[in-house]
Amino acid sequence: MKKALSFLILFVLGLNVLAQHNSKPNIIVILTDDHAVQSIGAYGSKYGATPNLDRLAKQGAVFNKAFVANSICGPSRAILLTGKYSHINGFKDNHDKFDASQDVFPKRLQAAGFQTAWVGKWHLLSYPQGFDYWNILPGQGQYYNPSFISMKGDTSRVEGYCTDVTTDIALSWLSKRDESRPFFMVVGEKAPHRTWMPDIQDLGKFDDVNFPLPANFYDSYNNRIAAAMQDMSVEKTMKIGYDLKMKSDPDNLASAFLARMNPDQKQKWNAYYDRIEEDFLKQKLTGKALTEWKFQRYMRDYYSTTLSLDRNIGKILDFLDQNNLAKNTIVVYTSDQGFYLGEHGWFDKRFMYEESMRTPFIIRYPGVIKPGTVSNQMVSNVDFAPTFLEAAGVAIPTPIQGRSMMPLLKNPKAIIRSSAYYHFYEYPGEHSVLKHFGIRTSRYKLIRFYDHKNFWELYDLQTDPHEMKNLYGQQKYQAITLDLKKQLKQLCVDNKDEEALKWLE
Ligand code: SGN
Ligand code: CA
Repeated sequence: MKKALSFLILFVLGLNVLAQHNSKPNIIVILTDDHAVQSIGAYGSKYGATPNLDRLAKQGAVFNKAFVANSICGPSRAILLTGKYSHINGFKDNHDKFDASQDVFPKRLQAAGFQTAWVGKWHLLSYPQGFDYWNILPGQGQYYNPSFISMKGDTSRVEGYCTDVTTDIALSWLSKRDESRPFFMVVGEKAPHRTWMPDIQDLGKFDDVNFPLPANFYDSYNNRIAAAMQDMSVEKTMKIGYDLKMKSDPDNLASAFLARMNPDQKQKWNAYYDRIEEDFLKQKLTGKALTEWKFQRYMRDYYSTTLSLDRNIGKILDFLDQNNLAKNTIVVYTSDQGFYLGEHGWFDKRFMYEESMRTPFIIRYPGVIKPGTVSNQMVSNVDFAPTFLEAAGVAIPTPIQGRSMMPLLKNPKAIIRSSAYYHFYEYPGEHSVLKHFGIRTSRYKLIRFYDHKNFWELYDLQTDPHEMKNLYGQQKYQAITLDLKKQLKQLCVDNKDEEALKWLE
């Protein structure tokens, strides 16, 4: 009798746990690398590169003011995983090694019964923790026939194009999961990171498009010291061989990436780029004509690389539909940061200026988000961790610095933050962007460049959305500057950024 009773209790408890799990939503985060908001249809791009992302946006919400707190790969991922700023999670620039033993939120999801997985680009040097399954690209990964590091620590090459391979591995894990429990999965796509290598089937897809130069392509960086010091311009930094695949340039990628391709890929790749090169050499371009040719090639390769990305997002959405998972799965699309598509004459990211501080953020959350929602409220990538925890019904630990977006997801007009904090550290470093930190409010941006050179910048985003006029020091903006400095100081204090505090007078 006693035995039967305890069996019954266990059975009822089990049912209860199962019911709880079934009511918890699954979460998929598609995290791409360097995907510029400007190139996405849902954000106004006219080139039709993202039909599947646009479909996701129509079924959910598009956030126009989603920012990263440190616009570079590893740090952005560390912020997402911890809900803490770089100076607290310890991963300030791409050369750091992430301490994965810290309190990353997937560990809390695991404890709450979730199955967790991270597939694809990771780029945090240490191995993932808090994941039942992981299969990651070493470092930046390769576009063609990429190598993957398995949980056993061994590295093996997988035939195919990186975006396809990553998605297939992720979906294969999903197919084999324990269906009685909810899941959290990150699909970390390498694309469209430099050097923008499209899938073979997408080569030349944008060759008919003449991309207009951004209005500030020929920026003279007047009154902006850091912008003038950078090394990330299409004109000077972008390489004809390395970036744009012209083999006659002594500094070309040929040996590194062609060596990874199989004969069929190589033949088609060469056929495409050799034709472009033949035409390029005939033209003997110099000066502005050469810079603008580089810009067109950059845009064509970049957009072509995003085609596979979008196709694979479609694959994930179809998988959810076909497996009856769409209704109970939150799908988040975001990138580790934004990217310059010629604005200020640049490629790359790092700066606190809009194109790199902004990141795409599209979310579908059936039953919570009204389809077709567009939100202009501010969110930061430090807010992802608490949001996922709350959505999963897990308590948000107090050391988390971000804020849950749940109130905003339920009501697109709710305000969860009136400003976004930013701090970039990688100097000296590739692309020569000085260290800086600052605050972005709904109208203004105040930036403190520090250490190697010390100065301030102030922008009025309403009258100067392209951030061309540094207003710092102008009499008219004195009161605004003082107020922003006060707010910035408060953010540094609240977020315990001791290093930043030292540079505030
Ligand atoms: C590589 C790129 C850089 C890029 C960094 C960081 N050079 O080093 O252009 O800024 O990654 O990118 S490359 O020659 O290797 O392409 S990040 O997205 O990983 O942070
Ligand atoms: Ca990146």
